[in-house]
Amino acid sequence: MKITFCCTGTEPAPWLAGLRAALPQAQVELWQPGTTPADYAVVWAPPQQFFDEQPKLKGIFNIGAGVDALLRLRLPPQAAVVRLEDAGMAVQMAEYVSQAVIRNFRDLETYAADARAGHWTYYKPRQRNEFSVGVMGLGVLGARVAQALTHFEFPVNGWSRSSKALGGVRHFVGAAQFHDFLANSRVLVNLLPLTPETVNILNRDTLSRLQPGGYVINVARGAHLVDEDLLELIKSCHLSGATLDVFRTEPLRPEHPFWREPKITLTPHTSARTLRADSIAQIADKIAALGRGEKIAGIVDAARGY
Ligand code: NDP
Ligand code: OXD
Repeated sequence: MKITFCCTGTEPAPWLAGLRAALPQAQVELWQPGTTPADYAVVWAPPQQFFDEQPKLKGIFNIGAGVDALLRLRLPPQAAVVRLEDAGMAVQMAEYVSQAVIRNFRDLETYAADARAGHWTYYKPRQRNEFSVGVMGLGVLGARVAQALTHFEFPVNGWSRSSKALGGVRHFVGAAQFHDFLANSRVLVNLLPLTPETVNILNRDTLSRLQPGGYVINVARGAHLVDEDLLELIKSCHLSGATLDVFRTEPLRPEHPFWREPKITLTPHTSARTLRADSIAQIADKIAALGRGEKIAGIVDAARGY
């Protein structure tokens, strides 16, 4: 069995060593243009040329959860596209989103600014029961985030395409319940995949439906958010601010107004990092299972886009 590795922006040596150790019977190689076709590929943001030269792939393993960029390429039609499922990202996402919610709830940004200015000032505590958090997308990451937030006793709403039963989470399903979900939420956390249905979903109309003082936490993809609409709603004080980890263009350009908006907290696409050891173990287990003729989880439905 031959596995080819093509991950842009990733140091290949430790991945190749890890995959060889986990799958000793496989021939694991770094892709070079012109190399012989492989059975499986481990990829992140590969060029189109990579797939044009790999017509025999049975499986394409993406070293991330989101496959939006991959699905924009022409892929060998018989190859299953497999994404990472958790692989250590869910707990990171839960801690990142929880800190962003708590930072807003407890006015910690304001206290930090006061401390820098040498001011000892108290602010009135907010009412937890008036601080409902809505999580868009209740998949592997969204469900973990929603459950983490229930432990802090925030009212938590969740929205997804199909119905779910998550303890302590009020669930809203599909387009028909989307506006109700928004109207019942003050903080909005986005953990949707980027698909034709979800692109630009965080816009003037949807964000205006949040409760006054609303706050946006986007940790999914930059193209979910209409940047100008967010800025306008912050300027008009309908929204109290945002925490953004993902952007339409990454790295975020120096001239982008997000850098200069004090009510926006930015991080460089780091809310849930791919962890090499966990990811290699998951991918190797799945390749071994496919070799035994077993079914695996995490296969992307290309028609649905996730
Ligand atoms: P999943 O596929 O497990 O979950 C996706 C969820 O979104 C599901 O609950 C699904 O509903 C719901 N959904 C999809 N389309 C719609 C729609 N049109 N309307 C309502 N709900 C919808 O994905 P993950 O949780 O693993 O990852 C989510 C995203 O997080 C990734 O696609 C990626 O973009 C982003 N991400 C960002 C990272 C970062 O560092 N910033 C790191 C990792 C991921 P249903 O359950 O009914 O199918
Ligand atoms: C992912 C990401 O999709 O890191 O895994 O954004």
